[in-house]
Amino acid sequence: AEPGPGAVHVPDWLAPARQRALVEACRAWARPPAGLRTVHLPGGGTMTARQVCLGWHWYPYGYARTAVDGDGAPVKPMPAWLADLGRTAVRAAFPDGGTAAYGVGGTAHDDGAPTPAYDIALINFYGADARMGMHRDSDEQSTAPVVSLSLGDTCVFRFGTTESRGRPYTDIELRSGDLMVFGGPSRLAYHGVPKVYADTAPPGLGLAGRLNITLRVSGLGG
Ligand code: MD3
Ligand code: FE
Repeated sequence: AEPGPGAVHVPDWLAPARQRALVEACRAWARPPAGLRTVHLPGGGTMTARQVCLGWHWYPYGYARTAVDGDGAPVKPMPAWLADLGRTAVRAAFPDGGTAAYGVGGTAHDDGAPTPAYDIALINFYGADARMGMHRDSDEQSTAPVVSLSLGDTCVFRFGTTESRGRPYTDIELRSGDLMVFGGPSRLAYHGVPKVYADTAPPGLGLAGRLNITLRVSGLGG
């Protein structure tokens, strides 16, 4: 299903065993040093979803190699297997190879050059009361698609336009195991998470709450 041009939703993409393995990996990454942290916004607010970063540390609004707004430790490396999962996800979302459909090619990549390696994972943990306001992700110096993997509780994902954080938007329920890929004209669209449905995670996953893993290309080099 395609909620907008370049935005592809693949429900149930991750098999249950894969979901369990990813939850386990997130638990390890959440431990210090450079583990789970609260993100403080420049306006004085705090994000209700807490975050762990791999590869590059995201802070509002930039990237660093150390947890500059956490414990200051060097950020954990981006595992090669997770970078590969990003590339596999883009191929799954744009099965034609993506040159026309903004996946491996498209817009700024329309020279047909392959998507550079995924070198950032941002992992957001949502308790039952966590939300994410409408925003754009524009801190990456790359037009490569963003890959999103959902684990645990079901949420409402709100997908808007490139022009403003207001209407019109499309609300989509994201469930444990779902893949979404945002490329081409959707790469800079406003989006947010207005609602998490408590206690909706698959039994057996061993997760209370929701995890979202986004895979990104920094375009920052080295
Ligand atoms: C569309 N995360 O980490 S995932 C974020 O569920 C973020 O945690 C939400 O928004 C979450 O920045 C939404 C879907 C998503 C992620 C990144 C995007 C949609 C996107 C980047 C560009 C366009
Ligand atoms: Fe985002």
